[in-house]
Amino acid sequence: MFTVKAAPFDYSFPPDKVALIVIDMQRDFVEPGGFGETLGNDVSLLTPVIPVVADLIALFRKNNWPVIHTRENHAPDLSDCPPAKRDRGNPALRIGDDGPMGRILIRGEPGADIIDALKPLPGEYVVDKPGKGAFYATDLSSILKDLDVTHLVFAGVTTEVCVQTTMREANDRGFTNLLIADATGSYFPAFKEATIAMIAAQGAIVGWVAPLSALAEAVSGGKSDG
Ligand code: C5J
Repeated sequence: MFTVKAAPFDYSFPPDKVALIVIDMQRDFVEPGGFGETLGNDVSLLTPVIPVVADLIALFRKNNWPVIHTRENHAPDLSDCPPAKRDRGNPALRIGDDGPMGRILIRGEPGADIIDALKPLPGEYVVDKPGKGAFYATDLSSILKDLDVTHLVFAGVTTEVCVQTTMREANDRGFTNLLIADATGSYFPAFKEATIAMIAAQGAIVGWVAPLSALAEAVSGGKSDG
């Protein structure tokens, strides 16, 4: 077991039962002209997490632990996009509309792809998801069953939407979750802080939270208890 100094208390995981889930590090959320910006957000607020997510992915790759990337996107004919999602609010461009990075949030378009700095390697899993949660209408459950993992480490954007939703889905399915605090970001810093507090509250009701440095220290042997 490795033991990570985390909130609300130490998080222990068996190294042969852990996987990383990197949520929606897509151009549509992180770069100007995509879905995030059409909703009126300042996407530059997400930039600081990119190098931390890269280091976290590198840690998993170095240990040959599974890495799963997710992408929020929809079929070109929008058959998996409920009108209630597309019609919501008053964005500059709606899902499926033409934007500077292709059609907004549509599978196969440049904007829906993962940013260059975090490109999946061959052999890593990429889960396309029509919802905020990565378990809904995807094969994530069967991927995790095949991998025989029990512990999930989370990163990505945005903390209070797709990251939190997926962590709650995972928690209800019996996984033991750790969120890497500096590897997740929000357009609303206060929402990120509130989400972190909610996850760890009530004795880790959804999961644990730690910085990447704490995970790295545990893995390098500093906190390993065999
Ligand atoms: C949102 C996401 N915020 N990936 N998606 O719509 O969090």
